[in-house]
Amino acid sequence: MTPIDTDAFLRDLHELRQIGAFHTGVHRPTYSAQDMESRRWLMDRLTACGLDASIDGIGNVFGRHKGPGPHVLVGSHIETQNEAGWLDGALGVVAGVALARAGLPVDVCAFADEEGHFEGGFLGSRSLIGDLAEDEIDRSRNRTDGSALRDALRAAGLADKPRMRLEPGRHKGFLEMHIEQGTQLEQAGLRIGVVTGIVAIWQWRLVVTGQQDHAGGTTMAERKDAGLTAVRLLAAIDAEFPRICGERSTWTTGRIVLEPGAPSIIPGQASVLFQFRDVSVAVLERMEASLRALVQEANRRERCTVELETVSKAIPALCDPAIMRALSTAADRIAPAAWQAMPSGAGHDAQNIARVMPAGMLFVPSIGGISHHWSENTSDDDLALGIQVLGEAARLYLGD
Ligand code: HGY
Ligand code: MN
Ligand code: MN
Repeated sequence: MTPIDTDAFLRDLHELRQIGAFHTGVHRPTYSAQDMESRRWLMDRLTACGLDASIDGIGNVFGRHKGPGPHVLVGSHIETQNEAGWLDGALGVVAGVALARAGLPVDVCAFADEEGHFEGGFLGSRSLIGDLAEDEIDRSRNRTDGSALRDALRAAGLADKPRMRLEPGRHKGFLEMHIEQGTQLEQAGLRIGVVTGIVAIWQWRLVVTGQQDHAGGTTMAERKDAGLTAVRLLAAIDAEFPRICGERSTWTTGRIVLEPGAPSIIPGQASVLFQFRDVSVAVLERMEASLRALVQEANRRERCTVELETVSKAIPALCDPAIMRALSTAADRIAPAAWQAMPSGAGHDAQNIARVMPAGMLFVPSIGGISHHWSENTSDDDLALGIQVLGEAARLYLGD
């Protein structure tokens, strides 16, 4: 292994940042023109590092090391949330390129649609481990405009490509470098996080049906206002969840759409995207039971009806002890007293890859903890330190 070329690593990151640039961040929704341009950019980079580069039928970009094993898989995602950060995902993919450039026996992967622009969630990494059926692809719709995943794949030129599967036994383990997307490292004055576990995201859609009607002629006693029912239910959830949740549970309403959405019309329908997260399945199940009870109570009390749809249920993951040891040893050597073990409040492809091989993650600080916003950022110094720790950890884990 040659030393990690941190200048080339940072150059790659800043070059990729230009594709779909939005203020200081990027806008690269999955399968958009700019997303596909970034995938082509990545394939060129992988080829330049001596890997066999390919893109599969769901958009996974894979760089395969040509030499003998044992191999480590390194990657993350390259699409982004809308108008979001330049590092979420891209960091872990470009980190893989840097390790390949240093001559480590790594395969590199950009998993498609980690950000869930299409229903189902983690399409690429789930496809690679054999957990994405064709009929799920048939059913999947874009979360913003409702367009079909099949149409997006066709428009992106991917429809006729086969989907790849990870080769059993080829990889000793998986490493993902990621920004923390929180404030713990920054507040503790630390620069490296060795991730212990990754939360699961359980995603729901609440569809409230009332009666579209006139905002003036319809008295308050007779109206069926789907918007009011939705917000009362969300308030009831927010009041009840603290009683049954875990220490690091979170719950979020990311989208409420009122139809028809005019100021003088009582909304006849409210469509809500709601999710909750925790690292414990028992806690997630408690939160689901509470959600179902609150929906049932809303249907008893309200004039509108509420339907609860399950959109996706990910599986939480504990990180592999041997990989955590390699990351901790590398952090001790390169960033002594500047690191800590910590959980991930964000979901990651690593939690799917962990279902078929040992997996681990390394965090670098997010300035102000900001993520899923175009102002997301990490200093170049912290990025450079992180990639050196990752390279040393990969070398240790491979037993060099
Ligand atoms: O939402 C998440 O945790 C991930 O960034 N998609
Ligand atoms: Mn991410
Ligand atoms: Mn993200």
